[in-house]
Amino acid sequence: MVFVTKPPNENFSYARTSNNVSKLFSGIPLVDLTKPDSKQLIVKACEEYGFFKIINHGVPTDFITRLESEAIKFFSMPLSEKEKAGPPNPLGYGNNHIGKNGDVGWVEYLLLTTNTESNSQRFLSVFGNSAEEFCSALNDYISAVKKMACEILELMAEGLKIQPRNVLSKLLMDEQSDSCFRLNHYPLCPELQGLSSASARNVIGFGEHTDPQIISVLRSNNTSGLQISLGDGSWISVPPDQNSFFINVGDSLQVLTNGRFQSVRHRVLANGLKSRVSMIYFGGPPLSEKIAPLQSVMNGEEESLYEEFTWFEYKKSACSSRLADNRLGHFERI
Ligand code: GA4
Repeated sequence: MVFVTKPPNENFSYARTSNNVSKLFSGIPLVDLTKPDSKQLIVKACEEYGFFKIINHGVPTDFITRLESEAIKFFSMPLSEKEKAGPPNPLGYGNNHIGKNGDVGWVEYLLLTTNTESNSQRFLSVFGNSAEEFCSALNDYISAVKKMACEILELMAEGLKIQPRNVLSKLLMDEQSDSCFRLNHYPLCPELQGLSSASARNVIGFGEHTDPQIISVLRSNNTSGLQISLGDGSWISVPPDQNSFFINVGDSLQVLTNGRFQSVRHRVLANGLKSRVSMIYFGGPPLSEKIAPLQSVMNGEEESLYEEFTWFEYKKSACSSRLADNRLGHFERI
């Protein structure tokens, strides 16, 4: 669906990337959750790309379309109304500015917790009586996607032959799990309108970064823009698919697997033809959790590549980082 809103900020000066070379890539690893080979395919994809696409995921289509239309309703509201849900410090409505350290992008967003009650408080002031519809769509979606994320983490543990099966998923299931959720709207970019993709200069929607958490589950509408880095400096464009989910390995999972799985560097470019709406669940551990390689993934004399740290310590240091920084660099053993 295309919907038009005014650019969130009329005085915005675009962030660009000089790297215009991106391969259109049809080889994104594909995992069918109902097939018996899914665990091996997940492990291979996490080792090679830190990224894969999930089909036959079991999340009801109705949950997805309901939340998407609630998101569109929200982003179509006048700026002054949306701002009632902001500023994002760290949770709430924001536009054009990402984090606290000067990153900008052609995007507006809602950053939320996965905790039902704090979200409903925030939306009462924005939606009044219809806050309930928004929150119920949000909660149904988050519960279903969290369940799928846990299933994927259990398949990972099986594929890695580590015990117990819930060694990773229990971190998301913990009542204290510090997971969060993001709705992003990338409005049509006026700067790119009427330009063919070959002549369009790259305008940054959301700058390159790796996700801090364990696992991220992304769903977007059928608008392109997402790119992943192959690590050799090249970027590949991920063909959009509104019926599937895309999974990112986060920094914490990279550490838990002692670097066997790679967190994937990714970014979103703005689009001059269609707006993009994405929703992302970031599955994180409790703040007090020690993030260190799982004993069962270590072979023989293998040593940890990282100094031990808690999720709280990682988050504290992430707060003062720029989006593109290598946040794990700080914890690497020399
Ligand atoms: C990237 C992944 C998630 O969107 C996010 C982002 C967070 C934010 O938007 O506030 C951060 C970014 C993300 C990593 C470094 C810091 C924090 C912006 C930023 C510059 C919600 C998250 O958890 O980390």
